[in-house]
Amino acid sequence: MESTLTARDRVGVQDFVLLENYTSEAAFIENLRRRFGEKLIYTYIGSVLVSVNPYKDLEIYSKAHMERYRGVSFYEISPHIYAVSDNTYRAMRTERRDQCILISGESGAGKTEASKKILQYYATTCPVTDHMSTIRDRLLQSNPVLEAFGNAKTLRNDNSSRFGKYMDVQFDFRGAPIGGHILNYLLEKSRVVHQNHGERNFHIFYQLLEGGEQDQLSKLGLERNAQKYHYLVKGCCPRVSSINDKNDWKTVRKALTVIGFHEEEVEDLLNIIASVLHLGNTQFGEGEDGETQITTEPQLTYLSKLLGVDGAALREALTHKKLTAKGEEMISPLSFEQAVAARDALAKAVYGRAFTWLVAKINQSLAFKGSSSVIGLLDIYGFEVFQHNSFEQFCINYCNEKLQQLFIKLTLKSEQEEYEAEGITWEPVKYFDNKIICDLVEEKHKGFISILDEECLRPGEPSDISFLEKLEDTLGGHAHFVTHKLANGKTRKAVGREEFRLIHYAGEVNYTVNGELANQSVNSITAGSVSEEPVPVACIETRRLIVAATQFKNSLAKLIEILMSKEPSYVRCIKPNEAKQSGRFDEALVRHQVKYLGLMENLRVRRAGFAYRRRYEAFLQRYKSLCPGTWPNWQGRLADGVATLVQHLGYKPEEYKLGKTKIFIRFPKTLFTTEDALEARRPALGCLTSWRGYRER
Ligand code: AD9
Ligand code: MG
Repeated sequence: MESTLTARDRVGVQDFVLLENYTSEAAFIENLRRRFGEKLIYTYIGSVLVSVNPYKDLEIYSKAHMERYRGVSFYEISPHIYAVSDNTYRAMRTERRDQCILISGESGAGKTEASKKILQYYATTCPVTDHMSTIRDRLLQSNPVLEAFGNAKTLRNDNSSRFGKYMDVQFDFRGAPIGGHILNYLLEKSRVVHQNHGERNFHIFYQLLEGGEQDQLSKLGLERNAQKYHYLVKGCCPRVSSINDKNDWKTVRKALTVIGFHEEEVEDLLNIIASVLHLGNTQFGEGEDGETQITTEPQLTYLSKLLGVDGAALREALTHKKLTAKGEEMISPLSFEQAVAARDALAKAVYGRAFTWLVAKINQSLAFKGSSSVIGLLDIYGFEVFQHNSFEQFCINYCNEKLQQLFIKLTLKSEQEEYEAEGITWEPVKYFDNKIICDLVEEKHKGFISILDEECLRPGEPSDISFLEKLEDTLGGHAHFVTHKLANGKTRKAVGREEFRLIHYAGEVNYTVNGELANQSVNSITAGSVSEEPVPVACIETRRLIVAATQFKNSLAKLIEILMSKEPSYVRCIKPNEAKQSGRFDEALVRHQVKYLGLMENLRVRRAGFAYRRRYEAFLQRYKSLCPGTWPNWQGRLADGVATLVQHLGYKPEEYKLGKTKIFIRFPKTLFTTEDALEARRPALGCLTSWRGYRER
């Protein structure tokens, strides 16, 4: 049987636009599965790259591979992350337009690996002088440092990025990398004080304990044993077989030097890391009068030394809160639970500041002020749905909603522009516009974030339930917002009483409002050189979310603005199984991601009018041997040559259109028939070589 299968049957099509049945999700997944089985992890949807994580080294990223993709037309060679890298680079150079590559997918799908491969491609293939090699090395070395502080082992990925990252790579007029800039989003700070079973804190803590020199650890008051630190063992897995913390420490230490960190700055960073660990081991007990007090004096001593804060002030800040009533400041003691919460809030805030400072330092070292062209890389978490979804998931999913909106807008726009440029009539496309959901979240006065702001600013204690009621009042009846209340007065079981449900473009998600409003904000006391700003000290008060929600909305708006000003390319990453195993393709899991990544919608838009288009010269060059009138060389106008060729091949008028510089073919079948005819004439070429890519950009 196998021998009668054509290459197309065996390896599928390398561009989904060529699927006969392009609206069928089953056909889409079958195509992915076939290719994955043949170790072909990359497939296009037009110019969008879909990548399936192979969970093993496929040896397709060598220097020779990079060379193969240099300067080659996007569709002339099998799909690859290097093709996207190269094409983007050339578009930046020739069209002089800034570019960006948007990488999305769920945790463990391969986003970060993809972004590293792109960066490596530029570092290897772009021209570089001696002076510039410093910048190139810093660009590359920023990865291990940011991963040490921002990545952690989770159940879904041993090296999961717990922050969103957008990185601009700047190129000079020769096309050499000369600078860069990083924007970071939403570091998952809660991980500093708590990890779910089977997960770890950020890598850096374990790296320092495993790899740090003995006298260094002694200076920081640390023991070489992660088990001793409360913040490191919440998930019960300080060691991970796939991770070598000791070696990673060496890599990070070197990388910090390459990036240009001074010894004192490294020391400052380590002080912060150590102080977080000491905070985690700081315990509270009850004093004689029932007041909460710190029972671990050595920790307090180290903390005061490492943070450069007066011990008494620190003690006070961890056990008391400041209230302002009627213009007067009052100090009142914290309960045991409040003190624990204050301690954890301080640890999170200190770590968060250190991370921000780290990014700022890296940016300083990459800074370039002259004129440049830019390629931006966005590596940001995909749509997230858990058993319990909180504010964090809300932000992530809102972000994906915005990116989808951007994608639809820009894809349709570029399709439309191409049709217009070619003088071909544009036929409107039916698609789901998720603007309605973005508006639901961000509209002034009546959007979700406005309501959250208002509720937090209202005098009196904000409560979760009153917030939910307000949401119901304002958004009830919206097609994409649901609570447990049904219109007929009955209760909807699928949504809890402290939950609301948003119907996202990718699916439905229940979010809990429980505990969202009663969060901590922070006081500050001045200290520390890592942060120019004061080190924040926790104090139980509310109102953190106003800042968080609005800040996130604003930073997202800024990101969208940055992306809008550039020409986008897309990489959509898919995880083939939950077990992190090579060779396993779990269809149900993949189907879920195809849905959440909006890939069918994506394909529909791409296939709206014509499945395939190609420049006249390329089309003629490839198929001229099939027609006596065009073989061996066509002498006249290219358009006439193509017209002669397709007439000879028997194309029907509804099957194609001739534009100014390109032929547009409506159905893949037409093209397949032509390809088969070519194969029949040239059997010696073999299926795989002749069965190449199709559309040109
Ligand atoms: V998360 O949202 O940060 O949790 P990512 O970034 O999508 O996630 P990541 O790139 O970290 O996933 O990939 C997870 C693991 O899959 C990597 O550590 C590799 O072991 C593996 N991987 C991913 N892409 C490739 C690849 N192209 N080739 C081989 C890969 N292995
Ligand atoms: Mg990642």
